[in-house]
Amino acid sequence: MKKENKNILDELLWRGLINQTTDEKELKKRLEKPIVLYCGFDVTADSFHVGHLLPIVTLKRFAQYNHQAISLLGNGTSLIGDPSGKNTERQLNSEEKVNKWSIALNKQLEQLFAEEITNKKAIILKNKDWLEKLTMLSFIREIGKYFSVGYMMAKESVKTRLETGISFTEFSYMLLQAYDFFWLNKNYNCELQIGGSDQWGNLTAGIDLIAKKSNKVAYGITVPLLLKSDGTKFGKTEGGAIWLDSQKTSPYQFYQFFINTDDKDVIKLLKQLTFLSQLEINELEKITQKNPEQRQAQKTLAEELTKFIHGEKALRKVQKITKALFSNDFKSLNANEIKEALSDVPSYIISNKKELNIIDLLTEAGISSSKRQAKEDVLNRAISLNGKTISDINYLVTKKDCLIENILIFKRGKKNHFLIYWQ
Ligand code: 545
Repeated sequence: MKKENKNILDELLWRGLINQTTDEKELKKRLEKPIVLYCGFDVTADSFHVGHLLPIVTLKRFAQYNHQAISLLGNGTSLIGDPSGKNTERQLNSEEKVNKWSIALNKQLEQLFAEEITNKKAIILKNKDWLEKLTMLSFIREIGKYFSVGYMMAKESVKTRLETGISFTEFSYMLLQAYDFFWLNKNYNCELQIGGSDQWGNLTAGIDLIAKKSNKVAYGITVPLLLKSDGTKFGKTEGGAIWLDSQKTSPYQFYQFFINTDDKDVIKLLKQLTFLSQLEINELEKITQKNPEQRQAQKTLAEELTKFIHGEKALRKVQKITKALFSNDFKSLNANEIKEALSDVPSYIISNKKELNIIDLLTEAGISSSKRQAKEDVLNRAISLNGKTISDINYLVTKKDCLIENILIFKRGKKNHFLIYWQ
């Protein structure tokens, strides 16, 4: 990880990480010297997902450029709920849930910023620490007085909700985030806030408050929201979000998600999410244009991110699983690796049976849609058991066929895996 530009702004521009900024010239000048900046994360789940990676990685880039990064856990603001980017009112989460989730997110932040925390380039703060000390009267007197209702209603997050409805609770959210920025400015000399493009209104509310209350200039940068080239949200699959927590999304699934990146998106994502240099990425771009079928850029993206989130050891395990699945060499995997590799494939349990005819098994387990189809599949050599093609429609499957721990792996066609447990 090294500095390739003199000013971080040039680096962010090259990487396609700037959506909007306060006066760019002024900001660039200010960034010639170290600055304290922050990004807030509300506690809306027990884990971050890949959609949150962009601001996290951007904070780390600032730290590399000798700036000071604050990750702010919004354990106070989460009790209110940010209306930004949401077209309906949200259910309030219980304090108990928010407290539990905060512990999990705090742990993830500590891991994500481990290096920067050690180097004293990053810290983690929680906004409940100061928000819960504010009394209602002083908040309404000392913060509320600086915001006209007209100003608040003109914000995108509120404007879009005037028809469908917004509670006073969510309406007041921007003032809390503005107060955070003011508080961090006063206590940590924090002068810059970053966030996704949905956060622009909240960022500028804070900048305005700092200007009015402290007569000081503060800055804001929004990064783009991660979108795929087809305009749909990035980081979601049919199975849901791609989480950073390995218990929720296995490293293997995480790796597969990035391996499957479209050619149209992969270079953009390498720039935005990895710490590879301009030279390395330009090289990958050339290789991808020449030989897209090698998927070298996708492999590098998946490797870099799996290493960053899950570590080198997990990456090696994932690569071993990928190789084994590709070459049908299941014997080289242990039971845990098989379960991780095939955690999202259909499974079926066979119990109280000594043996089962292949056709009956394929139909019973839903691998083939009917007995006729099952026969056809076997005769077409489309079915394999533990990596070996089965072409005999009278084949008797017994417990002896199990790989390990009562596991049988069936495959229909090139890609469809099935897990069978023999009890
Ligand atoms: C709270 C207090 C502050 C400053 C910011 C906040 C949080 C902010 C917000 N941000 C989003 C968020 O999502 C849940 C993350 C958790 C698991 O709601 N009001 O907290 C997202 N943010 C990252 C990016 C974002 C934004 O954490 O800014 O744009 C997504 O990419 O939606 O003083």
